[in-house]
Amino acid sequence: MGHNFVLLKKGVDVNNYALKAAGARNSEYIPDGDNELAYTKMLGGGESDTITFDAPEPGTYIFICSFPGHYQLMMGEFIVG
Ligand SMILES: [Cu+2]
Repeated sequence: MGHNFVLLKKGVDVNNYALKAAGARNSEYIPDGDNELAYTKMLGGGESDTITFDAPEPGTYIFICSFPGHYQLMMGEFIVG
């Protein structure tokens, strides 16, 4: 069991993305395509990761955990003002 932080590009359908992510076991549940602004590796309890990325244009972006079945509860909004 693991968790990650995946920040989706604007316009990416989160349900469709999560479905594809669930099948991307060999790539830590990051599916093919260029749908993410940034993401961490899969992390277990007590682990950490650090990422840096340039803020996208102002707006509201969706972030999820892409581990299968998690995104419905592990989802939030990343707001760039
Ligand atoms: Cu998770």
